[in-house]
Amino acid sequence: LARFNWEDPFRLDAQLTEDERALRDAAHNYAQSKLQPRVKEAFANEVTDPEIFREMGEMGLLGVTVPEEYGGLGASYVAYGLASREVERVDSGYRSMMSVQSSLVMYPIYAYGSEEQRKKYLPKLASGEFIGCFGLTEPDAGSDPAGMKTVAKKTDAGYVLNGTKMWISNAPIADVFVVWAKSEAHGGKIRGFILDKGMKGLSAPKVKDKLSLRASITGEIVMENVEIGEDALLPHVEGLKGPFGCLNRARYGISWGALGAAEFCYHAARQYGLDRKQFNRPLAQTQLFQLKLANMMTEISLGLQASLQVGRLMDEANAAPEMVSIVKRNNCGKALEIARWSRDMHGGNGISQDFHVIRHMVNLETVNTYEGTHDVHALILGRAITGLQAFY
Ligand code: TGC
Ligand code: FAD
Repeated sequence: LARFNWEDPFRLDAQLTEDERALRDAAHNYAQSKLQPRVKEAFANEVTDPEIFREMGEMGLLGVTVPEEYGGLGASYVAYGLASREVERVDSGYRSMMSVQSSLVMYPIYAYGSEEQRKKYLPKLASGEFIGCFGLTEPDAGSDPAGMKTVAKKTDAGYVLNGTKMWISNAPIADVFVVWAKSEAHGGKIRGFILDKGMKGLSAPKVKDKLSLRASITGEIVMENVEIGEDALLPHVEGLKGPFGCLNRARYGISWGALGAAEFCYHAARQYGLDRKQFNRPLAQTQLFQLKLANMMTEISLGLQASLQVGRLMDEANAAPEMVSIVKRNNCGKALEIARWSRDMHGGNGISQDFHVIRHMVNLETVNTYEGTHDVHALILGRAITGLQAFY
């Protein structure tokens, strides 16, 4: 009989290249040795240590897919997914910090920026010397970013920006702000702009008292007559396909990351069930416990195979956005469900920070919502299936 491994049912490991395995193992060791020991305090006190960006930069975890000449690793999308999974095995907030920097800040500067912008920003973002954020969502424009109110007005020297972005990861500690605004000079089309910390009229107050993703700082971006030069405009993209092009990559990374969190919860529930006895037998020897473990293993292994396939297609530049919607939506939804089961299987201990599963559970509520909610991705897929638009 062929052997079976409950930790790797479909032998994902054997489907990876040597380089991909090496990056995964390095990310795993970093996350377990450097992130895991500080997550409890970071989450409890809602603090984000900016030093983590420097550490991630040193490990090559910022801009995994960005070419080496700009400071990235020039590695595959599969490698990026594997790194996301390892970081999120510790905390979704840490993966959030990494994926915003990589997919939502470095990618647009690389893909849509001028050569000067690439040289100015990418190496410092790759090393973690600069921290970046991505401003698309507004207080009144979340799922419908086309409804944004932020405007860029043309001036002799460049543009003046006015508007407010909401729920922006990394914003209060960011040096570099990739902001999307309707540009009057471009017929009201959405354009991307790069803003630098310290510009007059630019502020990024912290969103306080989140009960989810507390290890990752979130803020607003407030722009009051922020004057920028022509060189702040991302020249090579126009319209919503600009931000969506970045989101395709970030959502894909999240599809792996969420399963890293789910794997933590699955492994923790299994171990807890083996260790704890009730009614004179290990909890893991009961039918209901085993049913839940079987469901967890099934959903995680199916989800990982799907993300691997989407990653391979991304590496061939042949992945449709709808494929990304399938894995972002399903993997996040399943991960949240798995975290809730695991919390339950830990009984009273499940609500303690010491067992980590409730932290994953509340984090995954955010992961299920950001980058397109679970339901919005259903509507994207519904549109692809029927040809009918159900958003409005
Ligand atoms: P729609 O008419 O569908 O499209 C407008 C233009 O965009 C193009 N497009 C895409 N291009 C590339 N990739 C995609 N996935 C694309 N989807 C659409 C499309 O071809 C069109 O181009 P053109 O040239 O014809 O103008 O736009 P819509 O306004 O009807 O969109 C509807 C909807 C719901 C699909 C979309 O708005 C949506 O996805 N909403 C969700 C919003 C969202 O995901 N926000 C994320 C904010 S960032 C974030 O959450 C970061 S958290 C990160 C962290 O901390 O880890
Ligand atoms: P809404 O769009 O108001 O949705 C509310 C509910 O209505 C949801 O259940 C949704 O599914 C549902 N809904 C919406 N439209 C429809 C419809 N047509 N039909 C049926 N149901 C619908 N944004 C950024 O730009 N950059 C960031 O770095 C960033 N980081 C974030 C970090 C955190 C911690 C959080 C919580 C959010 C972050 N976001 C970021 C914002 C995130 O992308 C939005 O919260 C998300 O897109 C949903 O928008 P909303 O919160 O306005 O909810």
